[in-house]
Amino acid sequence: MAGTARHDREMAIQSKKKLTTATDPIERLRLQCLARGSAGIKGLGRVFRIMDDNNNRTLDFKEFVKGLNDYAVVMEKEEAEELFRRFDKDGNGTIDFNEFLLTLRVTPEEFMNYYAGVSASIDTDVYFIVMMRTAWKL
Ligand SMILES: [Ca+2]
Ligand SMILES: [Ca+2]
Repeated sequence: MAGTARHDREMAIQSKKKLTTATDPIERLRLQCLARGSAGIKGLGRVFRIMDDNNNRTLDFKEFVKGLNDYAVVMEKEEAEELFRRFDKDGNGTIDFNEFLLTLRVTPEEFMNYYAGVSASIDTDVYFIVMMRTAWKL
């Protein structure tokens, strides 16, 4: 596990560097997540859950904007709306976990690696597993 921790730390340092130049809001959000040391899908899953205030496994616009503010991705309302549309791929007015992962470019490999780790641990996070299974149709 030491190797993984080092990898996470390096990723965090690199992400912080990139954050100083990144302008695309989606890239900034991705980097913010990485910079907090939760690399990849696990961190994003946590971000999604934190944003999902009413626990219905989708993000509406209000939750989305509040979540962005929490992650220090500050933007104008128009910009946030534009960003929301980029996440909401099917245009139904909410962002589900699948859309969230796709937009932030989590690869199926990242997911499978993480999922294998989760399945092996006792500390199973039901909310997260359900979301991931649905997202990747497992
Ligand atoms: Ca919600
Ligand atoms: Ca949607």
